[in-house]
Amino acid sequence: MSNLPSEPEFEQALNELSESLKPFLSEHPEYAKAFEIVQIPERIVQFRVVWEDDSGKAQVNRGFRVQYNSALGPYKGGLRLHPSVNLSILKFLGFEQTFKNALTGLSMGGGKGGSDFNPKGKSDNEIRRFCNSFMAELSRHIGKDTDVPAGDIGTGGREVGFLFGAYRRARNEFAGILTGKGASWGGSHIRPEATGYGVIYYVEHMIKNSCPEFSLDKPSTRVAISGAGNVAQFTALKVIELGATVVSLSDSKGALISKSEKGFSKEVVEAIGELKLKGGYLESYQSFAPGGEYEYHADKRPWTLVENVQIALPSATQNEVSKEEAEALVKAGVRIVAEGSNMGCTAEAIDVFEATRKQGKGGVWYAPGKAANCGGVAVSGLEMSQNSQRLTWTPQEVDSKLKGIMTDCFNICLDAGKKFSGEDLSGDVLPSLLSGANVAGFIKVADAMKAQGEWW
Ligand code: NDP
Ligand code: 8G0
Repeated sequence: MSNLPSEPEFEQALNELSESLKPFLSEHPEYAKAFEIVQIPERIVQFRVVWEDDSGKAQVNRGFRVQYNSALGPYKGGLRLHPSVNLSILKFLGFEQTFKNALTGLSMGGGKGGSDFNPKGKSDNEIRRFCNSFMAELSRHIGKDTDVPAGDIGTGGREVGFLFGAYRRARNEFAGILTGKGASWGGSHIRPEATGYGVIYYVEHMIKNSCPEFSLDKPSTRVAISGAGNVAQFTALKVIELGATVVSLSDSKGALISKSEKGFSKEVVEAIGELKLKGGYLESYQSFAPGGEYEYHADKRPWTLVENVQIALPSATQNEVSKEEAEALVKAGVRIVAEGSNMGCTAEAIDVFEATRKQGKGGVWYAPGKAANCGGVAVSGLEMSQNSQRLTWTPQEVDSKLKGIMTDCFNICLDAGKKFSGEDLSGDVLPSLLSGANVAGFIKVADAMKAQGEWW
């Protein structure tokens, strides 16, 4: 029995990596030491955040920054503001971030932070005062060459603005200490779109390599998406732009399903974007999507509600696809699952998908978040480069670099999946992108740590 506190989400991420590494470690046992060492964050900062609510009362929350690994560059990863935030969740996110960032090929280490502060129902002034207090402490631990946070769940453009301003005023320094900034004050074009667009660029490679009969420019290719935030919105908009059909979105209160052949329109997705900025929920869908084309299901996720879908893209939060929901997706015809969210699938759901893949033709091909959603942090890396040079690339330049990074990431995962999964890939069995992403990301980090004297 370990004497460590139980950390279910972190243990899930660690077990997944450990399983993926087995065939590689049996061939290269010297890397077992690196695996032991890389599990422990370089540093965790925990602090209290006292902020003033609108009635003048003092409120207090917990603040965190997990600085996981800096072998490949400054710690990089978002800040989550959600009442569920705890060390287990931030450790799993920081751990996965480390390997994801390695897969982008850019110079970034891994980190994650946030607070159990709930931004829901707070006024703009309360959010601003919270951000000022949070940054008062966080500013001691970050820096453009040390640790560069960004947004995540509950932390959007407004919060990044307040946090950046708090740092700039405190330090009298305009520096690239956060990414996801506004385009007119140091942000990169395409950063808001990057995660969702990147998921679709990755999925295009999955389609070409497994189901060329599908195509994102055909309305007959139907895509189920969960979430209604940054990642889900831009994933949906890219699918619609290309010509395929989006059949679902969801939020923390329920799922919205399109009943028409056409699926979600660009206008409805944009209206959802506006609604979310105002703190609204999909349950009020009749205000922006009248006419009976949509059906709302309270307290449900989309997975058991959709039929005849080829692609599923979980894009809300961790563990949002259960074993039963994975089985329902297989029944609905899904052949490709790619995570926009981090650890979107439970371990049991992944087992369902991977078991079908191992049966050969007709199975589900699953891509983990650390591969499929790395476009977000990749464009954050590009924002850091632009900030260092004090210049701005055009949207076209950034989008084309993003495409290149997603292509390279896919090829790295595919090659490592072929080489290191320990599976017999004769016949029609596709390589595991799960093993591929995990092993390839690990080797990059472990090799840099070894060169820098962190294991031997
Ligand atoms: P947002 O806060 O913009 O949106 C999150 C969405 O998920 C909202 O619709 C929210 O519902 C829903 N949601 C959040 N928590 C829960 C929950 N516990 N149960 C059900 N629904 C929930 O966040 P993002 O879109 O930025 O992030 C979504 C996922 O993608 C996260 O896993 C994040 O870590 C990951 N990710 C984000 C990247 C980025 O660039 N933003 C990059 C890579 C990964 P409601 O609207 O009701 O609040
Ligand atoms: O830009 C970032 O550093 C960032 C923000 C939110 C999420 C992620 C992620 O990769 O999970 C990265």
